[in-house]
Amino acid sequence: MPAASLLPLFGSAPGPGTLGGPAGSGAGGGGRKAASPGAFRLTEKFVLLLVFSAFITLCFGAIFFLPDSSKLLSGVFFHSAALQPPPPPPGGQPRAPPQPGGGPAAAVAAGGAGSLERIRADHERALREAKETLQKLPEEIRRDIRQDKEKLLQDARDRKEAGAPGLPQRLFRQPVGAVGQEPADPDVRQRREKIKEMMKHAWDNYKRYAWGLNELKPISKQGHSSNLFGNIQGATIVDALDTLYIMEMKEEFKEAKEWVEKNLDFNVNAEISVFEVNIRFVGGLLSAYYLSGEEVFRKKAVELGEKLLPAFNTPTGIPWALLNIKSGIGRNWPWASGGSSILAEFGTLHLEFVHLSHLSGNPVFAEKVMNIRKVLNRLDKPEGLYPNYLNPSSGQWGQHHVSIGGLGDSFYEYLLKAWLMSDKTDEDGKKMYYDAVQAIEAHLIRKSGGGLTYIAEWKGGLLEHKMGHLTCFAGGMFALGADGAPNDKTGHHIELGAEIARTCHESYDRTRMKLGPEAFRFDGGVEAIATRQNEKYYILRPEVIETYMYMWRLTHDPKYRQWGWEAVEALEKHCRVDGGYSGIRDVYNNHESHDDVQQSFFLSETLKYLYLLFSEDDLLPFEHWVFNTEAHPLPILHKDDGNKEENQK
Ligand code: DMJ
Repeated sequence: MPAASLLPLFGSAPGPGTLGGPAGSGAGGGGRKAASPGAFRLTEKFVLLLVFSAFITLCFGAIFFLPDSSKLLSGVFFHSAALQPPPPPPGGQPRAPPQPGGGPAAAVAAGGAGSLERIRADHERALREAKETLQKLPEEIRRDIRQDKEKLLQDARDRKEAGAPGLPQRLFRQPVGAVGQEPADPDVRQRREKIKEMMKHAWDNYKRYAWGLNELKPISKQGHSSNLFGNIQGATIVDALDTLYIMEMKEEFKEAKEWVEKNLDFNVNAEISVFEVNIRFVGGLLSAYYLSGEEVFRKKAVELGEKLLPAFNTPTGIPWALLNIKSGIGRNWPWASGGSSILAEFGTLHLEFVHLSHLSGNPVFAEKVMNIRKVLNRLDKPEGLYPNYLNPSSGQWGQHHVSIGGLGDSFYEYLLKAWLMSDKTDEDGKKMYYDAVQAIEAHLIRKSGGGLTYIAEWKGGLLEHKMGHLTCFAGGMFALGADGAPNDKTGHHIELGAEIARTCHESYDRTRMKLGPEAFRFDGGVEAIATRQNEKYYILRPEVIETYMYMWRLTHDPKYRQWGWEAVEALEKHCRVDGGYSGIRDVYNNHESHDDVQQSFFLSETLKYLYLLFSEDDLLPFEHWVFNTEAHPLPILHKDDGNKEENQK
């Protein structure tokens, strides 16, 4: 209460009546003899006037400078100047209703005239309270302050018990398939156990040598920090939470959760990659919440989502790649064509942001990603293809480089999964996905002389016959999307997925270590082989195993489990070291040269996809879950569960 903070003035001031009391009774009259009223009349009057005006000045000054005085003053002096509703958002979209936790600015923005009235009434009430307080005895004011403090403390306690501050209460219902049955076949069970043991080795060593840091250096046995996360810490913990959960590593999950509760801190001065933080941290927290129902994960996910919002403050709403989460200042990678944002980065926020709106009740997250769709839909696409670079200021494409691997990949994945996650109601996402696949087939997919299907890259109309390890995820994507393929193309899309899986398996099989290189080529007399030294490394990436997992689930062809097991053996032979798992510098070499990094996606993706490959289909079934691009499972928002509106945002 603003006027309550005037108390110090009263605390040291004389009691009521002192100012007008008999002279000499106060401390100031100590040396003065009683005198006839007439002798000091003028001087006394003058002194009294001075004291009185000093007191008034102090009171008035206090109103200006004490923390809550703005409430008072705005009611008195500033009336409605600051209360004009802001202009409508670009595109003339209806403005969202006020949301819980949206704050006064959001209320003004959303509520229009009603909000103005409310705020004016608030100011008048504050003024009235201030006047009443000025008339109270100091003892009464002290008592009021005590009561206010107690109430604040109690409110804080209540909020803690009720869950996240500002978040609506939510009844948690665990989605179907958060736990599955043991595999019936004992060999499969044994293989799955082995993968769990690998997870334990990776986790225990991270815990021993790098606990709380982002990643582990398994050779030098210390923490590894990547500048993708600024100084946000704990990437491996957050990325691994859901893998620990589905592998039923309960103790480890519990310690990870406790770390998140006590240490995961986003109030840091950090420039982060919006994409990486979204797919790993937001995605990891969302999955952990949906699997376990622990409120802390919902709260942290929404808190982080809010920190990412300033990235969208660009003329088009296409977000920056990099954002300082303290200052809210964004920028793009200096190397990206003409200051562009990257397709795979701004196009890989959709799933998480729709879920953030779902869990927070705040539509702003979904609005931001829907706007990206609108911008893309307004643009002409060369040959129906999406270039990897888009300038967030001009809204124009940068360099015409198209890739289904690095820089482009998960944009396509998220179009398909947005449709699936919406319980197949997001028709826009569906159309964009199948149109894009048609253009990719026409212009990028080729067959080698030896019969291997591959996806080339496109540079201004010219093909580079190279396929990245990252591109191998597309096998799983084509198969997953087969069901909805237009013009009776279901079988064709499954076949396309199978062909990409085979090509990617060849890229592993043609190396000495049976692990795939970062990129492989189909020119200069080679097929599915890396020819450049700087493309021969393997950094524990998941994409090939991811495709095996999808192909297994959708076809139950045993070769996919066989290929997955070959990868397990190769990982154990070449990547496992005392201190965890490490990437390899050259997979064609006889001897391992380790890169000394245990990537967080090894725990979140590679090991999870392997575990699912050797699980029954009832664990995280495709009818109920989609995986984000970091393999974090997100539940499908079924329309009969009352999610119709959510799906249409
Ligand atoms: C992961 O972080 C994600 O899969 C992302 O989409 C691509 N790169 C890595 C794994 O290779």
